[in-house]
Amino acid sequence: MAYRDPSIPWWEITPEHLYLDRRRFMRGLALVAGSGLLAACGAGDRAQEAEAPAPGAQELEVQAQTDELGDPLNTYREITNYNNYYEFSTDKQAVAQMAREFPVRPWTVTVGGLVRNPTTFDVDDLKALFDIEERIYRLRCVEGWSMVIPWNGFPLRKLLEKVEPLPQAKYVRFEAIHAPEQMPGQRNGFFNWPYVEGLRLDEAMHDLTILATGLYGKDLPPQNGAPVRLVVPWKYGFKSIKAIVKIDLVEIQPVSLWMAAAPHEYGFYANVNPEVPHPRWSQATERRIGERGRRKTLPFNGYADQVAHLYAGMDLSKYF
Ligand SMILES: Nc1nc2c(c(=O)[nH]1)N[C@H]1C(S)=C(S)[C@@H](COP(=O)(O)O)O[C@H]1N2
Ligand SMILES: [Mo]
Repeated sequence: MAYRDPSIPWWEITPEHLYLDRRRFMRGLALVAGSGLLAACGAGDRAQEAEAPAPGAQELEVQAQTDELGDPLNTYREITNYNNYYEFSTDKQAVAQMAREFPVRPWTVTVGGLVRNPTTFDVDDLKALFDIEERIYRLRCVEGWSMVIPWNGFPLRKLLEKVEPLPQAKYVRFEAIHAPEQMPGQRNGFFNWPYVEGLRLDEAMHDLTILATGLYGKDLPPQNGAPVRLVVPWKYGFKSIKAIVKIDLVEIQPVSLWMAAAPHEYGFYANVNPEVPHPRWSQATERRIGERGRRKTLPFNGYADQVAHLYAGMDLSKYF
């Protein structure tokens, strides 16, 4: 029996959806019983053996040692070995190994819908089009853990301006890759694959909202959403969709994968909010990976001064 850190709450050990609807979930599992997903979930120890490529110090361009609040960056190893990525597995420590061979080239991102210039970009062209910035952001998972991650990427706004949203566009819909052959979790019928997320257009245009293509000065590894993923630091981590292939400007609020799975638990907005508990647990505190004990969760994950105005007049317990 593996040693279990007593400070880790049950919801970090139990996949976040397992209690949603056990019957539906078990039906989903039954579909994949022969496919290798269950076996992979049992082999938790492999994740420990799966060394993240240790980045040589000279490869890193990361200057900052802390976020703007003074908290240290999580290590490359922590960031790349504890991942939520349900297309592969619900076992956070198995994802890195399972995603290792996932092909991330060639890769295109199609930007369309209510825009003047619908365009399909090769991901390498996309990286060359915009200055790649470093952004040190806290990532707060709805399950109650967090990390500080040095991302590399560019503001989503720059891409949206390039395709020119039409006046009717009110929301942005993001779609991740659908590749059940390479992604064993997608052979689980519980979820409506592919993974879909959405933002209001003003949230998408906010300077904090980035498309990330790297972390710690290196290309994103597959487990962190290579080759390109969204990062919205004031929202729960599930909004930050990985492995994006399609971005559409739309008029109607998109239905995310999590809203379809459990609308009363995972809303469209998903702003980090210590005062609004998840139906099954408090959101008042979180565990920073690498730390003992728990720390207080900050409103909007510590970005309130930059984003609270977006929600002026909204009842944030209703628009959760
Ligand atoms: N496509 C896709 N994107 C996803 C997820 C996922 O399962 N599939 N999980 C989300 C959740 S719940 C979290 S907390 C973050 C984790 O990002 P990280 O592994 O880079 O820390 O990715 C988000 N993006
Ligand atoms: Mo999450």
